[in-house]
Amino acid sequence: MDTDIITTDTSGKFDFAAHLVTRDAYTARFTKTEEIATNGISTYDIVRVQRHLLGIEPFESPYEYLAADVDRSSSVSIADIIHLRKLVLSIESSLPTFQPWLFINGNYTFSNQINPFVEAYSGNATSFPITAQGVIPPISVIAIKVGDLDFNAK
Ligand SMILES: [Ca+2]
Ligand SMILES: [Ca+2]
Repeated sequence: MDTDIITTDTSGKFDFAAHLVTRDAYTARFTKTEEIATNGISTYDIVRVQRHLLGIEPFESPYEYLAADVDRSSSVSIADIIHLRKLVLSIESSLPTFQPWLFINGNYTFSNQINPFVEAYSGNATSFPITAQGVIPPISVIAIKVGDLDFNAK
């Protein structure tokens, strides 16, 4: 199997038609390096998780649950808040996750909107198999910075 790695520009956009031969099969993989651990993470995000845990303003989307589970324990708890607080206060230099960004197939519908952790898919979908027969369908990917509840990370 040939492996060519093509990196997108900073916008993340990639034109398959311009680079690929349509008779082959491809796998699209997504990664994003993070130099600044606090990118997108502020006191606001901590408050947002607190409001969810207190039942004041429960999360409404599976993406919020996945973003809030910063220690990847498959649940949102006070432990996640403690990690976020240590990061914001510079007590810790990073969150206890080996991968700061999650990539979710935008076309995937979680069967349980308030407990995405039980789905095999929910961990991280960095790999999208593509079998190109003629036109390659658009790939929709939702990138989530772990710990960023209002999705303002760059
Ligand atoms: Ca957790
Ligand atoms: Ca944020």
